[in-house]
Amino acid sequence: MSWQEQIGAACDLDALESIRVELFGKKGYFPAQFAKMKSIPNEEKKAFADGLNKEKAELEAAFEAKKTALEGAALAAEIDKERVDLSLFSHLEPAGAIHPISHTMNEMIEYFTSMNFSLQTGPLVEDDFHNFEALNLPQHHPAREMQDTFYFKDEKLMRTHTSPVQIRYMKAMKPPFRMIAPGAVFRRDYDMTHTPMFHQIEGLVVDEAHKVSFANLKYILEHFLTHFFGDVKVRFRPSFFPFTEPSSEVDISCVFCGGDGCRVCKQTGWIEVLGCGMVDPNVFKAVGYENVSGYAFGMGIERFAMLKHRISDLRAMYEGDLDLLEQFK
Ligand code: 2NL
Repeated sequence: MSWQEQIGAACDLDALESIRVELFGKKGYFPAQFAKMKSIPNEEKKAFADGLNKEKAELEAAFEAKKTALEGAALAAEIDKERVDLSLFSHLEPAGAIHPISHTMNEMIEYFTSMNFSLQTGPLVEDDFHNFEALNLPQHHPAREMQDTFYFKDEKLMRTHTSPVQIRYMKAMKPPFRMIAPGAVFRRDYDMTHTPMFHQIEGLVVDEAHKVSFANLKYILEHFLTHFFGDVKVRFRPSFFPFTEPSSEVDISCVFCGGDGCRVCKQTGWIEVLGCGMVDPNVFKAVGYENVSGYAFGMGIERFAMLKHRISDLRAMYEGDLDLLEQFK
């Protein structure tokens, strides 16, 4: 086989490389041919060299052409090997779902932002002023006791409600405004119905004294509760909170028995869902507000999630129970 034929017949880059070594390598064909120059009579040297150079140029061109062709073929083979077979069945990862607490919180946020409340957040680690003092919780109030609050060594504490967000907001802003503060809160409690971390959403509306009334508060909460739970009755009972005066707790007709009386509502036909009231003047004093009036409310998100989705055990929420979570897809 001629050199041209050998190059043409090379079936891959390795074979071609062997031919290159045989032709152009130090001990190859061309160095050997050029070495013959020494023993060739002078008058024949030029013709010999010309012939050899021509042959070399032709073989180099043939070699480069073949190399390009083989590289192209190798690349095509590589691409072909990596091709994905779209007709094959694949193992599908199950899709995740929004946690019922997040889902419920989102739904509550959606309602209040649609009513022109702005969404506010704040630090989880708070100080005594923003979590207690400014909220008219006096020095020796039971809520401040060590057994209820997670305290750090340096006077800092984990917020026990989202109210400090409102205190910070009032100090930074001027009325009129309407805002909500959703988020995690922390209390030293752990039993059937309490977890050390849970979620709250609080709302606060402040305006000139004559512009905010208990009737406004009653309207928005009744509207929210029937929007959220559907066809339920709503009742306001007088109550007490240090940060509101007057204060009220709000019940809805039991979502389990429709108000007839059952184990969940302890035969009363009613379920308590939130607390509210007109902001206590001492709270306004603490943030430097004068001649204003406001209403505030607070509710537990876990409770709303459980009532809405008929989840009977609070702890199911925090156990990563897939049977529970699967239902929220
Ligand atoms: C409940 C009751 C409530 C508030 C929270 C509040 C905040 C400020 C001023 C006045 Cl800055 N009040 N928040 C008021 C009444 C009730 O929460 O049962 N929460 C789960």
